[in-house]
Amino acid sequence: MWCRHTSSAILLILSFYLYPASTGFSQSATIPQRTDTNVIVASYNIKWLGDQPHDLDKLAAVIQHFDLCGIIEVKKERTVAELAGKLNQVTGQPWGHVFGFRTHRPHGDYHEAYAVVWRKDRVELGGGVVSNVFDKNEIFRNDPFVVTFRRGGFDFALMLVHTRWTDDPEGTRIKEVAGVANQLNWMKGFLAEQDFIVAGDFNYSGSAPAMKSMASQAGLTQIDPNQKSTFKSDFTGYASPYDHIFVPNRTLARFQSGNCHVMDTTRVVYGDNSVSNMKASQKELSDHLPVWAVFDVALPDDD
Ligand SMILES: [Ca+2]
Ligand SMILES: [Ca+2]
Repeated sequence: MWCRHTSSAILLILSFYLYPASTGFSQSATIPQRTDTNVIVASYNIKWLGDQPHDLDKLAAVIQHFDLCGIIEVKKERTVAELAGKLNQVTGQPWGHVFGFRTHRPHGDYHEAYAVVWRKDRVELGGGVVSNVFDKNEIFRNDPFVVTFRRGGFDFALMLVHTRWTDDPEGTRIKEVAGVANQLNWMKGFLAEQDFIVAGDFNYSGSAPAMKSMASQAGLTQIDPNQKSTFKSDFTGYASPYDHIFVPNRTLARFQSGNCHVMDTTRVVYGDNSVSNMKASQKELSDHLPVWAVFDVALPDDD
């Protein structure tokens, strides 16, 4: 009995590693491991949270693996509190939540907000900025949301980004990406906190010239391996590498190299990437996959 269980477990583990090579899926079903000296930070575009028939239990089954998860495309803020409640139930630990003001085009009706949920026994709100950015020149449709957190010796400002998909007379995606660098450089000029984790749905591959330029202008490094994070329309796989995590050099020193991936939520929650599971995954979870990264918190704080 013991042997049979052990062999099944080994086969299951092997299948996680072998499956991507044999099917063309490159997303990881690896679950990040908590330790006393790390923190797991994620960003997740949950399509129209509160306005779509999501399965909050299944979303909690995904987010429970992170210590802190930025949420993009919140339509109803009360659903964020509900989700935190589900996370309490699933993990037996208390979860906190915050959200920013609703964002929109100056002449449009569509709105969304950013939010963050976090496991309170692992992470706490830090002293510092908690705000949408001051979008003085009306560059952003969804003004990025910045929240300061702390765990152990690591305090940092999480900056969540969601660029517009469609350009319009009021602005363009390419200017928004350039705007991220400008905002970051501006904030670094007066904030005491100098550790930033810039994460979100950029609607660009990390290799796009606009993204390379943003990284170079703001001294950022892309730490995710540019894995695809959206669904193909025929559900036979994933489509575009749009969700990323960037950090400046000083924060890069805390990044546990290799520990940043897009999570294949379909495999984690439903078991495999069959077309029917991919359809269920897009409907009940999201049309994006979350991206996560692990940072060291043992080094002493220096800002
Ligand atoms: Ca704006
Ligand atoms: Ca810091």
